[in-house]
Amino acid sequence: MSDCIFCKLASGEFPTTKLYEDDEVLVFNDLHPVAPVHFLVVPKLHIESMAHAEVQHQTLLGKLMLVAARVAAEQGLAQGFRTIINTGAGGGQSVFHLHLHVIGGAPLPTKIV
Ligand code: DGP
Repeated sequence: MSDCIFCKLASGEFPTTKLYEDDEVLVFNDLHPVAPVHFLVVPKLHIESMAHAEVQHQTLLGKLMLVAARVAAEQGLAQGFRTIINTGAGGGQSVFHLHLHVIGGAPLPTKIV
C-alpha cells in the first residue's frame, strides 16, 4: 500500500532501527512507548487488521507470535511481557497495517481481562 507507514518501514523506504527482520516480518521499537520495552511485530505483507486476515495468512500469524517471544527474550523480558493487537478504530487501532505490540520491562497496570 503506497500510503501505509508500516509498508514504507518494511520496504526500507523509511528508515527504522530494526530489532529483527526476515523476508516476512519486521520488528522495531514503537515511536510512542508506553513501557521501558515496547516494540511492534509487523508482517511485511499489508494486511489491514486482524479482522482482514484470512486462512492463507494462518502460518504468518503464528510466526508473528513466535517472533514476538524471541525478540522479547532478546530484549530481556524474562519476567514476562504483554502482547496487544488493536483491531479497527473501535479497538484503538491507529495504523491500519496489522501489528502486534509487545510491552514489558516494568510492572504493568492491572490486567485487561
Ligand atoms: P495502534 O494504535 O495499535 O495502531 O498502534 C500504532 C503504533 O504505531 C503506535 O503506538 C505508534 C506507532 N507508530 C506510528 N507511526 C510510527 C512510525 O513511523 N514509527 C514507529 N516506530 N512507530 C510508529
